[in-house]
Amino acid sequence: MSVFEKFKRGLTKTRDFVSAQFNRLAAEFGHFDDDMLDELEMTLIQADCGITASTESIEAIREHIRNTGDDSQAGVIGALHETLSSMLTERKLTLERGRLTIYLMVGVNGTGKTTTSAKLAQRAKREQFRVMMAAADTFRAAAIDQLKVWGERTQTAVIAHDMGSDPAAVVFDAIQSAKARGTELLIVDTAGRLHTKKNLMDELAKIRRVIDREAP
Ligand SMILES: Nc1nc2c(ncn2[C@@H]2O[C@H](COP(=O)(O)OP(=O)(O)OP(=O)(O)O)[C@@H](O)[C@H]2O)c(=O)[nH]1
Ligand SMILES: [Mg+2]
Repeated sequence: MSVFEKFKRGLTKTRDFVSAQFNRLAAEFGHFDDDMLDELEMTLIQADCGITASTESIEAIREHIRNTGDDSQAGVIGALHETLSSMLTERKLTLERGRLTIYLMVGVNGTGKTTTSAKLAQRAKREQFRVMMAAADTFRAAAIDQLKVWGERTQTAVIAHDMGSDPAAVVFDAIQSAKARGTELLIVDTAGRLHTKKNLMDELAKIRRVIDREAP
């Protein structure tokens, strides 16, 4: 199976969900009004398009309708297609040669922090930056091993302590090591968390303080 086919298969559920909702909305009147566009916005958000991208897409559709008067199903699909495609342009990494930049990977459980850490490491290395990763998810032993495997695959050094240790201490060590080695990108992989868990948010604040103090 090609990479492209894998992506297509992975996105089948999302696509089916969005098109089912879209068709349900369009089937009611055959054209889109304000309330239906609000619903379409909710559908995009539920399909993980992200708040900003969803809001901007719907705004672009509203503008399309204002400008052309075309609120048909086909017109709305066309406008949505165009605005989403235009967002998918490749962005350059904002790194500076010879200077340490730190990416702190934060997010809800299972949203791809560790995988994205590896992708970013790979990409920065391809652009000839000196890269390191820090295993600041000390919550699960498997999380540390997972990052180490990505370290091997991408040939990136990984700073790790034992499971259960203080993630802020891992970050402290990683920054010292990054400075000593002239690292230009340090990617800090943290444990997944919900913003409602106070102790986990405090832990994150502590990591931030270490970064602000050691690598302002
Ligand atoms: N389809 C798809 N799957 C992904 C992507 N990124 C990560 N995954 C998968 O999603 C699952 C979770 O990814 P992780 O990178 O471990 O997520 P995480 O945020 O580090 O998870 P926690 O550390 O448990 O909070 C894994 O099975 C990944 O293979 C992506 O871009 N596309
Ligand atoms: Mg992870």
